[in-house]
Amino acid sequence: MKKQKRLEKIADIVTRSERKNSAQARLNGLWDVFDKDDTVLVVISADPDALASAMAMKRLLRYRVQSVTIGYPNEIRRLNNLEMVRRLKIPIERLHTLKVADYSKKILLDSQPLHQPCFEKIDFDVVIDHHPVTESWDATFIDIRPNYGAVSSIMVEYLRAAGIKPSVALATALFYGIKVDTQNFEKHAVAADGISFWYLFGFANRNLVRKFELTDLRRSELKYFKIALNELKVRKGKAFVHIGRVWSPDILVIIADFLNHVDKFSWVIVSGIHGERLVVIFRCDGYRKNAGNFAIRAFGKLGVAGGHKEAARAEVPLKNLDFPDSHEFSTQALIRLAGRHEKKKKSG
Ligand SMILES: [Mn+2]
Repeated sequence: MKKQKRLEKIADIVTRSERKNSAQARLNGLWDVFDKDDTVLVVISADPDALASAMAMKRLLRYRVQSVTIGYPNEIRRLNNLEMVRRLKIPIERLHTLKVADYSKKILLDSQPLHQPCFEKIDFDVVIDHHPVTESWDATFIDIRPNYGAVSSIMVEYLRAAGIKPSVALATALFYGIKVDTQNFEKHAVAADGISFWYLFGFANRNLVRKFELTDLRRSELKYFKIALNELKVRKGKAFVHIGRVWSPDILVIIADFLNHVDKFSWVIVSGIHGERLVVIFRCDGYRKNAGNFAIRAFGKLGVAGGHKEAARAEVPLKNLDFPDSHEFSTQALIRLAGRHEKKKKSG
């Protein structure tokens, strides 16, 4: 029942214009919230869709308010996202460094007040999102479209209704936002996402988008490739390598995906030590093989293991292994551990 009310409320806002539910009516409803002397805080959880949406909102309000500040609570760790912020020079500030009370209007994009404790404390004037509708909060202007693949698609509609042609930076951000949230349209999206995407195609710099997508390595992590190439051992089409201690397990995934490019490897098994755990990444061609089952058979009894046909992962506390000193663990040890269940299978 309440959900219905929420949607009615959205309808309330947009029916103020004679053209019901039109992009123009929504835009007017949004603009009605603001005055010339407003200082606006746009709050986002910084991922590509949210960052792009915040840029679009800043553009929509440029000549209509005093100032627009973008604040985000989370530390941005994904290199793809950092690359986007750096290359597009997106002006964002950590939320905890801002005084929320200093702003006369607050906007939440690509999220809802109950999604994060730090959002819950803020009284938002505008909420625009595409996640399922949540209840027991309110705002002057609400536009939630759960069927949309990205808020960036919604923001493109606002920009077009306002007759604003996006700059290359803004178009590139929105293009990337839609691409990431719809996983290149392999995830759920509606025709409207496609229309916004098509519209941006003419303005976005796709070389820049490719650079965001490619950037997932720190220069300091290149050394792990050297270890991988030096330590690589191949047994019957299975490529094994233990990388040693790593700063983040993500690098093990990158190395496993890299080795999976090699033609004769039907399996790739990469391990490393992160904190007090041995992390093992599995890749295979997924054809008459099952990486998930392999991971469970080999490591399920020692720790957590699982995954899909073509990709799997295991995490084993070091104390469950016979290696009191983690430096002693090696590619040989990985081969032995991963091979144990195979021997059992033969004898049993
Ligand atoms: Mn989103």
